[in-house]
Amino acid sequence: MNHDLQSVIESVRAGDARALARAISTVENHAPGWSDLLKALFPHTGKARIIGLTGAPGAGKSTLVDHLARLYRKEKRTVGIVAVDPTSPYTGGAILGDRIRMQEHFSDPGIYIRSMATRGSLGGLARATADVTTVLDASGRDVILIETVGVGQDEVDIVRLAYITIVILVPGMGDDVQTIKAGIMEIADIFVINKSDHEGAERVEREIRAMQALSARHDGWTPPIVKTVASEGQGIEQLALVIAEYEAYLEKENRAQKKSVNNWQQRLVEMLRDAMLEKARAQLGDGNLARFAAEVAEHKRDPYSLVEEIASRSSD
Ligand SMILES: Nc1nc2c(ncn2[C@@H]2O[C@H](COP(=O)(O)OP(=O)(O)OP(=O)(O)O)[C@@H](O)[C@H]2O)c(=O)[nH]1
Ligand SMILES: [Mg+2]
Repeated sequence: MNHDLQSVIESVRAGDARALARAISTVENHAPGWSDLLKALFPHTGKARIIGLTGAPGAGKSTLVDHLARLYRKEKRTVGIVAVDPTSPYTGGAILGDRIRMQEHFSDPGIYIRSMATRGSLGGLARATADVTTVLDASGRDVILIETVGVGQDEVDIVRLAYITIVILVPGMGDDVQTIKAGIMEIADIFVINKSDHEGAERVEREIRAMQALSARHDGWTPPIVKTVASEGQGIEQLALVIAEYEAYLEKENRAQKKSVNNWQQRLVEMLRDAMLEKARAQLGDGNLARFAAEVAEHKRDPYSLVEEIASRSSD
């Protein structure tokens, strides 16, 4: 390992906030050296508890994350927050209350907040989030909270990398459990019904229970349901408790290990796909894709042979 890289790794692991920010930017932007950095950091990862929180826009994710972060700080655990959402208060377009909360956090070196600015570029958001999380993990954060809006496949991919996934629902808003993407419901280890001060929290709870009665999880865990009023800090301790219970559950019978193997199986496929695609693109060169597309559109070429040809060329 060269001397510069060595010193970057040491600064990141020592918890230096500027080194951490720089390392994250390098990884996020695929700046020169990004993959060497990740290779060198990886051996130092695997200790952080990665908790993913997902839910509809405005469900109260940031407010919950904020309270959880405070609670963990009281327990003297260090926290990293990754907000994967352009509309998140953490991106700076914050309403006043959020901004004040953020400043409070910024004065505490035990909390590091990062929002993911880019969407869909450089191999996808899920991949970028995973890589940023790797850097945070290597920096020795005890807990990493990932906030993401639960709307699409990207989000499902993102929460998949979490050790614990929390799905946040709210009463009303027309989002009955049935209408929520099945994919999102299936990944929940814990359900939170936030805004329980609003009417209809019981109904959401009944709907989740009904759904759970229809399909049991393979691992036998029944995701608990926690009602919260995040804006008042209500239910946060209960949430932290069920998180700890699920952690304890995972520690038994090698479940954590199995979960990790499963996650890596998926992530390796994604990483391979990215790498292969990058290679094929390089092989193709600029402009050729448009030329090939035109040829296929005009039926001068069949796309099946073309793809086979490009794939075999780029595998050399
Ligand atoms: N009444 C009520 N309001 C809440 C509760 N939790 C959060 N809010 C408010 O709901 C609004 C949205 O909260 P956020 O925490 O920003 O929600 P979010 O899910 O992070 O939103 P996005 O990141 O934009 O998707 C804020 O005005 C909060 O103060 C709650 O339990 N009850
Ligand atoms: Mg938010």
